[in-house]
Amino acid sequence: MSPWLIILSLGSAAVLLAGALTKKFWPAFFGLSAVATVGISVLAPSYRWWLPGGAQSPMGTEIDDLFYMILIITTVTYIAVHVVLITALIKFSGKPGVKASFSHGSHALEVVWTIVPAAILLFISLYQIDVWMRFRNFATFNRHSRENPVAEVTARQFEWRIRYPAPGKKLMQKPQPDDLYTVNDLHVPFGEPVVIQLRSEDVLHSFFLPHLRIKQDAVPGAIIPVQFQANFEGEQELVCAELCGWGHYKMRGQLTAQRKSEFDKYLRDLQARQSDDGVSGGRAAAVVTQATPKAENHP
Ligand SMILES: [Cu+2]
Repeated sequence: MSPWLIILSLGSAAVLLAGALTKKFWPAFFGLSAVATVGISVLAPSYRWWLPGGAQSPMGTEIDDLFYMILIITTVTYIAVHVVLITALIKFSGKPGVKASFSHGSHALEVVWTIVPAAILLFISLYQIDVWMRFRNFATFNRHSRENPVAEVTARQFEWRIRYPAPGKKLMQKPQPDDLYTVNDLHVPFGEPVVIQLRSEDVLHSFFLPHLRIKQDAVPGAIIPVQFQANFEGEQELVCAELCGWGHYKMRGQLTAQRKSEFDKYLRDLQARQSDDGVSGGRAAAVVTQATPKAENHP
């Protein structure tokens, strides 16, 4: 156990004991919990209990800004509620010979604490609507990427199946004989918006790129377009964020963002590998490749 954890535990126990001895246990308890919560949150990034680094997509940066704005509002509210609570606990706790005061409440105060939270919630919902629209509304996607999805990503227990169109061709909804396939390895060109078509073959999954702050449920029976832009060159995690069965933990893949020319080369290499019949050295022109071979019909 870390020495800091021991000091913190002993310090907390001392505060609670002092509170109990001076008949101020509950103010001490709530004060300690508020200080501990804020303290842990402040220390969290240095222990890597926070977001996985800065957002690596433009949408991710906007989502982070929304997250921090809401975090500031909730932190201020949380601290204010604790200050009021502790003050009330100290001021109005029972004392010998003092009659408790009784109040029917304050109409003005109730109006204030109804209107202020409602106004804050309305402000947040209006403030985030633009980001929400651009993330969810297909019509607002970049036109080129909308019309040329880079790949189809099919989630299934417990892997990500990727289907690319052959180089120079468009992704069709129905698999084509010359489509290219990989598993758990999604490649995209970086620095430009791309769209993937997300599907699920069995249960609910969730396509999650934590470093890009992109998360979208994969729903059986639905094809959901997801747009994102990788602002980095290299590899990042692709994980499933929905508890989808016993093997959920191993439903991990990777997103590789690369230069457009390298991405095109990747697809050509994939095509050569999939077209390799073992005789013509990978130069076979059109060999049918299918992700799931058709079951043979036995009489
Ligand atoms: Cu899953």
